Amino acid sequence: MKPITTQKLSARSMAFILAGGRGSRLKELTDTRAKPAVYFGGKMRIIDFALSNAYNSGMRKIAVATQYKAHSLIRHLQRGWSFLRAERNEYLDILPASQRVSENQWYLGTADAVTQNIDIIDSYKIDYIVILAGDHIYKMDYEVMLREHVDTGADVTIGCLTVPRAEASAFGVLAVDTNKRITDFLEKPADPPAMPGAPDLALASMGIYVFRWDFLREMLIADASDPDSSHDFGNDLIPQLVSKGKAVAHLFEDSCVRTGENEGVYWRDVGTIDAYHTANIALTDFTPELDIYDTAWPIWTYGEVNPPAKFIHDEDGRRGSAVSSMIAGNCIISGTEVRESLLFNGVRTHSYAELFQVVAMPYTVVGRRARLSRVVVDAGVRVPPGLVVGEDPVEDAKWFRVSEGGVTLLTQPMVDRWLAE
Ligand code: ADQ
Ligand code: ADP
Repeated sequence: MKPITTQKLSARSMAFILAGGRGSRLKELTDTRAKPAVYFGGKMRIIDFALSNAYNSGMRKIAVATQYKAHSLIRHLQRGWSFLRAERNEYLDILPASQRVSENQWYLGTADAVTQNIDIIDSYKIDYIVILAGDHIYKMDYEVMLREHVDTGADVTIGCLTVPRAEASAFGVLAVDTNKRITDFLEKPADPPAMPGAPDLALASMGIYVFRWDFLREMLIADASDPDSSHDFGNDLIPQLVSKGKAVAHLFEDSCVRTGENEGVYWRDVGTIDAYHTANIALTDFTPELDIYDTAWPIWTYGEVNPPAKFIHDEDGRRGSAVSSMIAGNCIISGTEVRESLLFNGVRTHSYAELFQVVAMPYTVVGRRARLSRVVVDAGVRVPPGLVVGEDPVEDAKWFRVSEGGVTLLTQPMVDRWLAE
């Protein structure tokens, strides 16, 4: 008989974070880095949300499967998350594809990313596994979901949220009975079924799954030898379990962490330039829907130890100022007016420049008299003096990436092309 334990379920579980996908709708922002490594919120990277949720939920065994352009992601994990210590029975394992089972086999699908690491997971001696995506922004207590999984005796519990039906084709869409048992699952249906009594809404999978590890392990081994499988959770394992096993829906609103005054049931897939820009700029609101200053649920990240942000008058006496903005360390705002913007580490801006709704990634340099409005600037870009972006979308689109919603993305190669003309 197992000893009676008051231990939280999270302490008997691991988080397996899938961080291998490219996130191609972020265009050039993911040319050199995976989507989970994209900067977010003035200081963090996207993956810090899933990692912090796992940590804050009480989980101390975390694995991150990487594949696409993982260099800066791996560096970030090594710098920011290495405080998990094996001697305290805590693990953060980075699991790049094609390192273990065979030298040249990439992760075929999301399930294969787990299968290829079965021996590592076994070594953790865990009872439950929480499969997560590394590319969403939200605060969630996985302990609540684990508890529901155990209480319902499900084979799999799937984290779900309500989305507008018009957007549901990007998700796995579920139907549930009155006990939240999943009766139907369609991966990315062209015509998503509506929720009963709510024709404009659909119940979508968040791509978060809880399993008993011994159960999933067996399923993965069977899946690995199935020639018809694409070895993917959404395409293969989940539909199979919904038809043959007991799959239960866990509603995000039941475990969403809301401590800020104005916080809603906040979950964002910042997978497009527009969604990314909107979610970042929204953080500069007076009371944003997502509170990253919440000390009860801190979003941990790697932060350089660097000098404070500095705001200076230039030689002409022009004030360097920022209002409704978030300015990280080591920024120097000299004679520039900054409004409703987020400036990551080490951004330098010069006289007569104006920034409005700008997300400037680390070590951006903004030259004199540059005027940027509704712009995302990639890390390390040197914005040339006098460049005006955001006032004439047709002209901007000749050189830069202008999104459907009218946000302009600047990367160094784009700026170099502009300079060469
Ligand atoms: P998608 O998000 O489209 O749908 P997918 O592309 O498989 O699914 O990505 C899921 C996660 O796995 C992402 O974090 C991605 O980075 C990572 N990933 C993808 N391929 C990988 C690989 N080969 N190795 C390692 N990691 C990999 C899924 C579900 C839907 C659900 C949505 C919610 O299939 O049912 O609605 O997530 O966003
Ligand atoms: P990512 O590739 O995800 O943007 P990196 O850590 O490689 O992450 O940083 C990206 C860019 O940011 C670098 O190419 C460089 O231009 C700039 N950068 C990063 N750290 C510094 C630094 N300490 N000093 C100057 N520039 C930096």
